[in-house]
Amino acid sequence: MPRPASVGELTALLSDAARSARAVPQPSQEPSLITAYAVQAQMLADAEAVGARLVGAKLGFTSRAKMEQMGVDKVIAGFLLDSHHVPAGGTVDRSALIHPRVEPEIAFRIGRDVAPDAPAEELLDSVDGVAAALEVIDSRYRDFRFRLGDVIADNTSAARFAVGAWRPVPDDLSDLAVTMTFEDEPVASGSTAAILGDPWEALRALRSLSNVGHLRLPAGAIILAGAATEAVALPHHGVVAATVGGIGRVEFTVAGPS
Ligand code: OOG
Ligand code: MG
Repeated sequence: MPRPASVGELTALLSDAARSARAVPQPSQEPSLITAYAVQAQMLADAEAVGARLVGAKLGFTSRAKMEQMGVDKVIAGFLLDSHHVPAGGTVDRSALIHPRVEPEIAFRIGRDVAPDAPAEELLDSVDGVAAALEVIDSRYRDFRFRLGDVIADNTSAARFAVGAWRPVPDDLSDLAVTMTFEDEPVASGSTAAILGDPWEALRALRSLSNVGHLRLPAGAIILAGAATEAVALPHHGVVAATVGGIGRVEFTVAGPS
């Protein structure tokens, strides 16, 4: 058996891949979940050491559509940095990415600091806004293929995200229509019901994960609940938009040569 890659080796491999926008092969052995989340914590610490700011957390594989598309069966979480954030109506530069895909999401905003060990109810209570969101994912692995430990180590493929205007929390989020369009043509549609039955469950799921102490949630933090539909290859040019019924809309424009 080959020796499993260390936290340091995986951090270097994946950070270089992201920086150079060049895909890398999967490690020969799947990292354990403990190692994989430790890689995230190391990447986050490295980013913060050079001035990046943690702005939130994201859930992955909270819908069956995503689990089946990617062949995994567990909810995962990663971190969001200020450098991942694209202002609503802004531009995504495709040339900095490897093989980006985009998915429509719903975002929660945390109104006050929530301690990592606070109970789920406190996290749910702290939410002071919701918004339509778009997430661009960009696996650093060749052909977008990975096992669960690989994708966690790769910060759950996090690359870019945009959120629309924040709305007060509606009574019911459990069955809102979700649509994504490219240049006004629908490319994916579904319901928030696909997100663990109700997007609030994504917050409970975040609380149920182990080894995620690095995912701090200061006041103002954003949490992406995970895609309601399959991800779609990011187009090379044009306007991408997501609409969540009763919540709103968000869009960005894609630019870049490849
Ligand atoms: C991992 C990220 C999954 C989601 O919303 O389910 C995710 C991937 O599919 O590469 O962000
Ligand atoms: Mg996502």
